[in-house]
Amino acid sequence: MKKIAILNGPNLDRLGKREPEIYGSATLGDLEKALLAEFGTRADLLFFQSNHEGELIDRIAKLADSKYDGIVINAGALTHTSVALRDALLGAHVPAVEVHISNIYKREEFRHTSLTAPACVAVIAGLGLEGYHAAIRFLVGK
Ligand code: CA2
Repeated sequence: MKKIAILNGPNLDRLGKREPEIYGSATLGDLEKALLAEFGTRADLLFFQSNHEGELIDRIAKLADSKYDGIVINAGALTHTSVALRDALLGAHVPAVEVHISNIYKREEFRHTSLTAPACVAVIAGLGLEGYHAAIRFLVGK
């Protein structure tokens, strides 16, 4: 079974609790349940959310050491700012798919740049939570 980690960054623990017009009304727990329902028998899924850049970086290094097969990452606002996260992804040598719930290109200009995207094999933006499903489907089939 492929080992896939789903990493969520700052404020994504607030999913479903604020700004439903942008991010929908499902919570992070709802998302995890839905992903387990679709992939639980076909992939070994690990879920991790942190509001702290360093914790995400430490986790990526651990995933690399544990020979994970894939990473799905929504780094939240760190997407647009974190060279350190980009370096962690580049150093991990684990195929990663970047997911954004919203279409970052339809939003403020500062969200149009992703520092982490060049360290990923693909980027999905604007499909809502379906983006996570699509990313895992891709990584499981790889
Ligand atoms: O669209 C996405 O998934 C984002 O990664 C979400 C980030 C944002 O900074 C990125 O530009 C795009 C924001 C995450 C905050 O999530 C919340 C969810 C619900 C309520 C409040 C915040």
